[in-house]
Amino acid sequence: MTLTEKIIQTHLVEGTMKRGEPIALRIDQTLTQDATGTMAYLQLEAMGVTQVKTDLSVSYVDHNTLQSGFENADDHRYLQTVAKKHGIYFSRPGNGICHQVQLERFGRPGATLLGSDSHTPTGGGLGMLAMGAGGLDVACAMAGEPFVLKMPYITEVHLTGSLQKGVSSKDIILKVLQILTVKGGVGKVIEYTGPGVATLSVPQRATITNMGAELGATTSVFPSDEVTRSFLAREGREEAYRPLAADEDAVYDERLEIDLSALEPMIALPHMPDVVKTVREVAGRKIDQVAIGSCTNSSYRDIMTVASILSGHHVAENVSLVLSPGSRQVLTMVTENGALAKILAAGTRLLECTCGPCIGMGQSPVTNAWSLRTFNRNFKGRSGTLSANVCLVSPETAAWSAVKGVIADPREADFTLPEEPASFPVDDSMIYPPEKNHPEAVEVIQGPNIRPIPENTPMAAAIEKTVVIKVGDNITTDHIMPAGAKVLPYRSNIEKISEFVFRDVQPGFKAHCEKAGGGLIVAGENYGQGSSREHAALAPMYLGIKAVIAKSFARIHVANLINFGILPLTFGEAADYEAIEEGDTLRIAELEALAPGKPVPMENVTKGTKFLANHALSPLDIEILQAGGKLNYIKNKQKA
Ligand code: MIC
Ligand code: SF4
Repeated sequence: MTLTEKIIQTHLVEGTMKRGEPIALRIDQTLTQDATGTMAYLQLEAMGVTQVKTDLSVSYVDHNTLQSGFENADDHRYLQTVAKKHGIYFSRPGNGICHQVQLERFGRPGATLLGSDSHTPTGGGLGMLAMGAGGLDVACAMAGEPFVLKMPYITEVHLTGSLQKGVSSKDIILKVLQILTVKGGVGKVIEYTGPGVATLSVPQRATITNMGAELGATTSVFPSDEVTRSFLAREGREEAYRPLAADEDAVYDERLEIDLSALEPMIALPHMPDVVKTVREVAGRKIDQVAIGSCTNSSYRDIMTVASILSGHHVAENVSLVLSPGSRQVLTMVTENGALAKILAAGTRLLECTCGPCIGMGQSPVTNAWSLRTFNRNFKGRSGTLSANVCLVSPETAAWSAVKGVIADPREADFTLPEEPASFPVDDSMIYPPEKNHPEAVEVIQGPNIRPIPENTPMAAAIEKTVVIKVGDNITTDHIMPAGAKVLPYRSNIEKISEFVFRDVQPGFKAHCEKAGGGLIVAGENYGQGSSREHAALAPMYLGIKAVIAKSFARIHVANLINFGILPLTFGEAADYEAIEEGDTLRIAELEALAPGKPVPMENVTKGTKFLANHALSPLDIEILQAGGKLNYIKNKQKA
């Protein structure tokens, strides 16, 4: 068996491991972050759950930490109180980015983790089966429900050789992205094997599994070996260790091989993580900003390497260099050993241990900027500057380019790679355990910006609506529901945040939907890739969107659409997509007879044509859709 199959088998509640078929998995751990967490906990409360049923649930505050009004601060207080009451650990703002802290303090080889953030697969670096999902699915997991997904196909990435100096694990995942593209991982788990694995530390592995999200993969996973044991031991958690690997004769659905020794520094160019070239090919281009940090590249190794490269140099005059360390643990270490002083002496601007610029929470670059970031996403506009050109690179490339003022190959730099620390300074004083003795006495405090979740109506037997927007391939949830400092404070207020839907694609989208009395969305391949934010389904639902007809969907987004009662259909023929124009009225009929595998008859009323649409809905998905979403479905079940 593959490692993925082994973990799935020990958590399988329903189904068989037949690829593509629905399976239900027991979830051991959950995590949420503040930008998706408020919704998840409002949903948990709405389900009437008093204490979570998981082994461990943690609520982090790391995204919306710029408090330019009361909204974010109120969200933090709500999250802190709701966690205390319902059996959830709470990691305060300043303690670090959820994925980094979860890896350091809570991850366990062989366990399952469901997180309301698409980069939850970071835990795969420790040999966990760690998956991202919408907040509602995470709330259901906290309520003790198994997580339903399609049994993934399993891709083996066989690593041989070892990285040369100046090349890091970020370059490995950029290489995989170049080969597989942003939709190459949909429906798959990416499993790493081969002798190259042992040459990578846990944080280096986690950089790779983290950014496996950009492949659209369900998750990515590394074996748990001596390197894992040593990492856990140095975190004071050796008891969590267990060895895990695929069997010698494991059979994979697909195989890639990467020779680490032959790899060179790579870069993802604007505006997709799979537009990958070698740094050499684009070296010399002038840059305006360098941002180091994020859940992808914030480990001790990464920050120490940056310190060594910057040491004795100064950031170029044309560059603004910002650093947001991934966790307080890492920040403490580099503070105590003096590395931070070197980083600051070079002219770096230091930010909090949060997501920060990665989600456009400040540090938006100048107009038409070229910004080099050690992050995982470079979607257009995500930085907060629509005209910016964001590139994704390793910490080595970022630091050396900041010194040179242009994109530069770090193999030219003179630096030393850090030794692995003998132990990590463990300090969990910013993680609060839940109230054990009198949870019922804890008061949950909600601010005025936290609004009730809008309700949906059951699905009608036929839908006749206007196509309010037609978009192309690879539309991300950042296109659908932008983030950034101006929008994120409304994550707990759907009415308000719905004003920003498709902001940069079709300004005035909300008014358009109101005028049309709701509508339909038509899209190309891989619709909804990227973030797990359920707001990209919830806000369109609020605007009256009844169905999305696309060439294909990203896994988490299609689940979110179903959860909020928006019908996801796929085109049978590319020509059917071509034939539709924005403004056409489509009629989707026979919805009372919606059944697995049965095509849905469609009519383009404006053009007088007919065609069939497909779907991959399970019987449960259909029940949820017919109820008008999962919350209605749960309420109906509770009533029955
Ligand atoms: C992101 O990287 O886009 C986020 C912000 O972490 C999201 C979650 C969100 O939108 O709140 C994610 O990746 O799921
Ligand atoms: Fe935060 Fe960026 Fe990681 Fe998302 S990708 S969790 S915004 S650091």
